[in-house]
Amino acid sequence: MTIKQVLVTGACGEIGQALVGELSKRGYKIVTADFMPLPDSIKNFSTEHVQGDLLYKIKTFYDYDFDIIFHLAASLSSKAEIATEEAHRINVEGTMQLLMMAAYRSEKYKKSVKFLFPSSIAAYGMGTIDAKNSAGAVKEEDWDNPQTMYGCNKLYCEKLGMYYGKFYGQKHLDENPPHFLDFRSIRFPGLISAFTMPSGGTSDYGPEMLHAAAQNKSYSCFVRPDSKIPFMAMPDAIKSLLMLMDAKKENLTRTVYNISAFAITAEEFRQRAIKAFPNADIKFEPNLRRQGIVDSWPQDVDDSRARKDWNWSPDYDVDRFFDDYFLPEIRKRYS
Ligand code: AKB
Repeated sequence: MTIKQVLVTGACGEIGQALVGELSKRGYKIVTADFMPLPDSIKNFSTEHVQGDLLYKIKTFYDYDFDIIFHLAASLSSKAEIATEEAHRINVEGTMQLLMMAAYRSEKYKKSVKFLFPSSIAAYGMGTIDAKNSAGAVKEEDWDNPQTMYGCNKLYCEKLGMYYGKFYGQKHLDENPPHFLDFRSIRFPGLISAFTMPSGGTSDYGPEMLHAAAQNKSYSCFVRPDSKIPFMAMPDAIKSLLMLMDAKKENLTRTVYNISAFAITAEEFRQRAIKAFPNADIKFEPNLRRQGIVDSWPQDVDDSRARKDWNWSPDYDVDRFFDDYFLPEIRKRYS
């Protein structure tokens, strides 16, 4: 059996670090890319690390025989709202270049490269707080009017992926249609890891609050107590990427899927933190700009398509997240 070759961009980010660890267990040959050097925790799992600006490194990748690409590199929502043009360059141009490379190789070597793309709940834009409060769990095709640069970038790249995967050059109309790349995407909720800290995102208040409480540090939460969005444990996020990667193409009825695990408010995070760490000192000091971003995201998402098409279900609901994953791991980490 030939060993599969995988590219992971954004390998130093939170998803990247957790994913590279899991991929290595499958014996894949892993090429990593990031503008940072690889952290020690995953150094041994990468056969080669390409360090630098992805847009300048793309040419290098045309020579590799990748079976699967996980394109995780991105500028997240809060950062992207401050450096908008730079975010567009990273999020859109970087993705487009990588899609073009994967499309070229799929066609030339008649082997569909699998392209896994993490999209986000930021692809939604709820319009008003009343709409957010009354919408319930939203479906993939609803409320697709993002109100952030990051959300616009993600939604557009979902469409680009669909285009390169199905219609590129309208060659699907030919008598001998080419091999297209195999694009698959998940709209992730806020993710929480016990091992790494997020940066640049807006769902960061959840993990920041919990990590601060576990270290006896005071924390000012940048959104209102009633702010509610969906969250997920990092192991479930990794599980979902691997499940979608493994899913049979004929079972997939769409290219972009919601997934969900639990949806709680910032106040519920505070209550859970205080229960676990009674000295936790958490106050609320909403930042208007970041509050606006969270207010534009749905309270919850409907993941019935993922459940039906590729059997998705999370291992961690809110109780299991705290009791079986986050608290035991975080206590070991900071004890
Ligand atoms: C962010 O907050 O920007 C990300 C996301 C929800 O995509 N964590």
